[in-house]
Amino acid sequence: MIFATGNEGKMKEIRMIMEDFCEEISSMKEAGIEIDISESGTTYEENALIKARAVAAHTKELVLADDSGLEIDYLDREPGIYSARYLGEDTSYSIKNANLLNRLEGVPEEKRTARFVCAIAAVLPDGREMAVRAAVEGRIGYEERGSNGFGYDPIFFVPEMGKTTAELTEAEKNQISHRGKALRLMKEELRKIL
Ligand code: ITT
Repeated sequence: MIFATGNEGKMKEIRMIMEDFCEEISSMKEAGIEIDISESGTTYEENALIKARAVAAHTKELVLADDSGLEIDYLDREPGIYSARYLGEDTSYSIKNANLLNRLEGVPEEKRTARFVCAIAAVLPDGREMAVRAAVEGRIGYEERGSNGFGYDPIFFVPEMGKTTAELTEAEKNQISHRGKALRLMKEELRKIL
């Protein structure tokens, strides 16, 4: 199986979540497929399918892709599908996170609701396609907390756990995360047809 992502943080989580399904998962880079994919879709599912199709055109393996993002209700669900591109693709997450915390300054707890969303798409060697989506609900914190995970994890607080996703272990995050849930759904779908 090839996973059409260039994001190392995602890839680490994906390997752990998928270990009972597939022992060998290659990233695009490991599979020697180094292409630039323009994420021109308007939904997570569309973008995940665009990535999976682009890589599937170069291989006969099963290809999966992840498109995900952080939706902050108070900011009209920004940054959403533009999460990686927010303030520029190469801008550090300490700057992106600080910017979002600033934009929420003075906003009370109950209005800080947010979610991580993840769509996983699959393109099978015979051309069949599938996509699933899942989310995890939380709140935007008041400061960055924790150093695990990646991206917006330090500002995403999960009330049930009393921690940000950057304070959870990888296994704990995978249990509750958008990516963990979506990949488990995808495993169920694939098990039905493979
Ligand atoms: P690929 O397209 O190569 O997979 P990407 O990082 O560009 O990598 P996306 O377009 O799906 O991926 O953007 C997702 C962004 O959403 C990601 O870069 C983070 O900023 C954010 N994000 C998604 N899941 C996250 C998570 O579990 N923890 C923290 N931030 C997350």
